[in-house]
Amino acid sequence: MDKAAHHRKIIHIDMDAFYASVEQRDNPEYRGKAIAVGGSPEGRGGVVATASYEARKFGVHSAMPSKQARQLCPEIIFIRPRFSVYKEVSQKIREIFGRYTDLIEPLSLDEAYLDVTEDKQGIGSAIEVAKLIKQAIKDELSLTASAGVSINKFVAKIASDMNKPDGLTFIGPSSVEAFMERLQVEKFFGVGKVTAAKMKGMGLHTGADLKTLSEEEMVKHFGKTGRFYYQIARGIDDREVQPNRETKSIGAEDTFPYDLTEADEMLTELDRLSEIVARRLQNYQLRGRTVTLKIKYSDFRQITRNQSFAEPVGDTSIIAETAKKLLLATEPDGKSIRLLGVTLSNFGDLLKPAKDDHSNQLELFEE
Ligand code: DCP
Ligand code: MG
Repeated sequence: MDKAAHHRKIIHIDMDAFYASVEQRDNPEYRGKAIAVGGSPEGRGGVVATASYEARKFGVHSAMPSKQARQLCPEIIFIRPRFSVYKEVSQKIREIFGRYTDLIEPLSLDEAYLDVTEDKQGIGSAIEVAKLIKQAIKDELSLTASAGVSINKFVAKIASDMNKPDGLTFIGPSSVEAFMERLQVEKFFGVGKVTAAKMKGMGLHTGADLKTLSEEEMVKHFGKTGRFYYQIARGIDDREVQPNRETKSIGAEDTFPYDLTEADEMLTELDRLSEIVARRLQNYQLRGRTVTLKIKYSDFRQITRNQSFAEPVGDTSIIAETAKKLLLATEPDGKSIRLLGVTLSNFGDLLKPAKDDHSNQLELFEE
């Protein structure tokens, strides 16, 4: 038996400039042009959902205010998103994945983990399966995807991002450990800005640096996720690819670099977090009935408050208003707050992508 047989074979697939590529495919006049999906046509308000690679050359990227995108790239064309089309494409790529494995864990409309340790067609090579999937996406949908192939989810996900667009990156069993040692901590999936800054402050810049800390020390400094980082730094990630897991909640939270004490500041943060949550809901094509506000005070006391609606909600304004009302009911002025979080849950069953394992929590709550 060869050595590789002891390892899982995991593929992470992520579509290239997803919404923008679909728009360029369906509207030939946009091909080769700098386009942004989302944001307002005049570049007045809103943020960019994604930009074509032509626009990215000017520095335009997801979540950038459209005004700034217009400044960086005056000829940029703003396009209204067509979510129903993206959802349709998403279903088609899942159908292609399904030819090779039933162990498919979608992370959003445009990305998924696949376990092809035993692929349905007996191909045996995960690299070959990834090539066939990329080719099918090209032939049948006229779109490109990038794939990462490795022995676990964590490394596969990082790998898929390394040679975009139209990339295929393989990190084999014997290279995983060295790969993780060289990896900068900010590239660690799940490490947000605040955590990365904290790590750097401690002189921890790479996976190799993280390995100098014991598991106990990691937990002491980084809480529960410290244990996860401890393992990941060693290239160990035993999480299974979980098909058909339901998304139970989508949220965003932020630990502030300094404690907030003024209600005005807190309300501004809630506007920002609500916008992130609304955008994520849109990416998953979900709406929820319950808005939950999480508050962590500087003394680490934590409370949550929630409000439920008869009908599912998903717009920034409703989420923000609800979160702010919940905050004001706690009489926050003068209190010292180090973290705020906004979460939507209690979804209708519009779509049931995978979710809620450790990786997704990390992703969904990225600062
Ligand atoms: N998206 C969004 N808002 C964000 C990030 C993404 O609305 N802040 C949407 C638009 C993207 C889609 O989700 O097309 C997929 O997100 P990705 O992060 O995979 O970005 P892209 O597929 O656009 O580009 P890449 O080629 O870097 O994967
Ligand atoms: Mg993508």
